[in-house]
Amino acid sequence: MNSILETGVTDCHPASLPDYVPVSELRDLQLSRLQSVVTRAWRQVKLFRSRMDERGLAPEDIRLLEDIAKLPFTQKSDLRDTYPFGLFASPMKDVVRLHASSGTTGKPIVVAYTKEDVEVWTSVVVRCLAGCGLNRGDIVQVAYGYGLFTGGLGAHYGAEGLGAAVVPTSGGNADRQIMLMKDFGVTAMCCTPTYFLHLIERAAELGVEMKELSLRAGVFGAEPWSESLRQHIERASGIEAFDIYGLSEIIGPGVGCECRRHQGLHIFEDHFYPEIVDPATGTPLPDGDEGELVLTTLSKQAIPMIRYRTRDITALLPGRCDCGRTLRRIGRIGRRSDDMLIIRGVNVFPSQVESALLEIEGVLPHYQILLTRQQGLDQMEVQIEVTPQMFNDKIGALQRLHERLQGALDHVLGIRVRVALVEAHSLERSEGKAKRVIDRRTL
Ligand code: DLL
Repeated sequence: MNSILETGVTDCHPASLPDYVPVSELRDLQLSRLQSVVTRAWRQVKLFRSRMDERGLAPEDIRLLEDIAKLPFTQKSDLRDTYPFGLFASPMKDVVRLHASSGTTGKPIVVAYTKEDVEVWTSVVVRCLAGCGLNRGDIVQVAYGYGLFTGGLGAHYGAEGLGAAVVPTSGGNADRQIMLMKDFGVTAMCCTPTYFLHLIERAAELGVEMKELSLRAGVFGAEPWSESLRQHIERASGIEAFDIYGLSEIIGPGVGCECRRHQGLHIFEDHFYPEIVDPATGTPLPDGDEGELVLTTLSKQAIPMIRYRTRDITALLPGRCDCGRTLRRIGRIGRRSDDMLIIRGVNVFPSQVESALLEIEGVLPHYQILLTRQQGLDQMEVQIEVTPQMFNDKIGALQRLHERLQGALDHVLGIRVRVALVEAHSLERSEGKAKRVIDRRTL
């Protein structure tokens, strides 16, 4: 790990990076790490041990990597049910950090890190940023929230580990973010894609031309975003936009990230073992098939996660990336299995709405889905912001746009939805993860 922190890494080819290790070596390393993490969890975590016992399994039964499929799954409710510290495999004297992620209801889930865990976390975020072409000399503004959320501190340690200069703004106060970007000559921005969209808009209002700033890269994640949104961001700001993935339960940001080839997100497989399973049955699926991502932490000390059901839907991409990394890649995560809305019996994903909308000119990438129930029947309204020119234009243009949107949404969703065109800036902006769906159906 030291070699990564010390190399002064540039894009793609420093052979010292674990990103390029021969596949056979990587698989050997994964197996030995899997065996030790299973042993550790079996010894230290009651819940895991009891699940192994129920299956008549002992750590020695893991002889090959494929044996991972014998192991029991872990899911979010396990963290909730053992709140706050029930899945810890390290005593508190070895824990140096606690983070928590708020769920939609009740208690948050708690995650913990030993000093070694923080070092691993730093090293994977260093590798993410290096893969995005960042290096010493870059000035990285971190506008993910600092605090219990893993985004801010995760990106911060990684950028600092890379040797870049960090501007730790956290979320919020768009005007100040833009001022610092400009005055400090910030070269890379880390935040959610929707927050960056907001910064693009606000910069335009302030008369700041984003394309004239030193900013050249954005490392965006923590929420689903589409390829069309990437194109919109790149066109509007002149930067190269990268997708970074992670989740608190596994480590935070840095489980995987795109490199400059943008051919999927490389998973740091020496620390996180990926599988894709059928979300309904849990059966492992072959590379290329879409399903639920299941992750096993191979080196985590404080909370080893064995076969964690992420609920994120993606595929392991077959073949190698042109960049030469041997790390396998996942496709962009557009949706979660629990994101699915069932509207009048039809399955609808918010990501389908985003992709359909952004294909159409005159539409801004700000939308919200409002669900209501009228006389027992689900109603879905998609509120979409349109450019000010559209509202100023003759009414005919707005009507034509309305019809095109209605047609596009009916086509992708397969159900009739109500389309409401609203003025630019009328939908609420978020500083972190955007809230795309408002479900009033239970009221
Ligand atoms: O969002 C960690 C993170 C911070 C990732 C900053 C990237 C950048 P949680 O709050 O625990 O952790 O949320 C994890 O967010 O299971 C996905 O559903 C979603 N998510 C994260 N990154 C992406 C992405 C952080 N690039 C949950 N694309 C995950 C799509 C993402 N969804």
